[in-house]
Amino acid sequence: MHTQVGIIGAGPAGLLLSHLLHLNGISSVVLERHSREYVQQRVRAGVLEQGTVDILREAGVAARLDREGLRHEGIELRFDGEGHRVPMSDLTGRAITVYGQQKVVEDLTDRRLADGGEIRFEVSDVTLGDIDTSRPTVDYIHEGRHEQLVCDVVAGCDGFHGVSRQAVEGQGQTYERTYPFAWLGILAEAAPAVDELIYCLHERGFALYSMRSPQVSRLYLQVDEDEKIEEWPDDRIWHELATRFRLADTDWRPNEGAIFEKGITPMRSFVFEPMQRGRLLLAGDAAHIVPPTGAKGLNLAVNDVRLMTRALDAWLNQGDDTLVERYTQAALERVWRAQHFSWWMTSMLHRFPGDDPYQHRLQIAQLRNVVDSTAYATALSENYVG
Ligand code: FAS
Ligand code: PHB
Repeated sequence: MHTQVGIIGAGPAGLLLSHLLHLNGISSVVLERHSREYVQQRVRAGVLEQGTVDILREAGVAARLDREGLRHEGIELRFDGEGHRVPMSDLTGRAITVYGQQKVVEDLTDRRLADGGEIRFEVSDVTLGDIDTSRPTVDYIHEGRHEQLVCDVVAGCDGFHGVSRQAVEGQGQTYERTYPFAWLGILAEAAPAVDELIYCLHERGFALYSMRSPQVSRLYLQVDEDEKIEEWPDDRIWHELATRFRLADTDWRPNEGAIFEKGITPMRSFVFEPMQRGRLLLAGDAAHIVPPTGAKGLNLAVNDVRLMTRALDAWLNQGDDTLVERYTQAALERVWRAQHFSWWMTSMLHRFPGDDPYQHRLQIAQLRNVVDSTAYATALSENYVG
């Protein structure tokens, strides 16, 4: 079967790319190794930058987002038992929207299928052919049959553990940093006790108060990198959250409720350059990973796809390959700025094992600088809202 763009992966990057290509009259086939149900239930990102919301609206896939998304104009930084609001919209004129990644994936999947889009779920043995020819192929097994896609271009949107980056790993440069801790995340049937996100540094470690709806809270705790979820029964999680979010001279604590999802996410910074080779272009987590402290992962994937769509439209519809040639350079401008911001937020807001009291006081001083200085607060806000 021939298609103009063979897309590996039906996460946010692959699905949005398929939709935007369709709007530009470019055919694609999406290959996904998991089932539609599995992909749509994966709990991941929760914060959409203004630019991401704008792209989804312009693409006509933001109806539910506009109904259910929670627009936030600020965040709170909490440290030393005090809370300090960063008025991001006052400082930048832009805002974030809290809307779960699963809903983005579900909205995009529904729209692609309604438009007759080709998404092959539960494929296996996806194998890239020679990507240096003008007709790259992708072989795979689907419903027990061997199939082959013949493409003009292959888009690797298959995440950090996918096969597309592996096809070029030896011909590029990787940049990586791992962190000596992880995030334990929960979803709970509890009305958030806050209107905006709280990023908190306590001497015992980082905590984040987020949400998914007026009825569902999303909370995170910094834990050791080798922590086992079995060692975190619900009451221990709630006790630790209350300890870290403590506000001096109050008995303020998070609202508790039934925890219906919990998991531990490792923390990593990673970039693979270049994000393309021959007829293969990489987007999203297939090319880069950031620690979630800056809420950038999903938003970077969307920006890559925006750039890739413009490049493929110019090339496949007008025969101009200038933007395709520049894709890596254009994408990396945003990728490295987000890498730095995510590293900076992670370094400022987490206790590093073995760090000394001096290091912790430096972190507190940096946080105080951010909340006391309009320049620092504006810099944080500009990076956060995107
Ligand atoms: P994805 O990983 O979402 O999608 C890749 C798709 O490719 C998957 O569906 C996978 O099944 C498929 N695939 C992989 N190999 C394949 C193969 N060989 N054949 C076919 N299909 C294949 N970001 C934030 O901003 N905030 C967060 O709080 C946050 N939390 C996260 C928690 C976890 C556990 C993880 C793993 C990531 C988190 N992220 C977070 C980052 C996350 O949101 C990513 O940035 C986002 O999913 C990127 O989207 P994609 O690039 O589409 O990759
Ligand atoms: C989330 O709501 O899942 C979330 C919010 C902000 C982050 C990371 C995750 O920085």
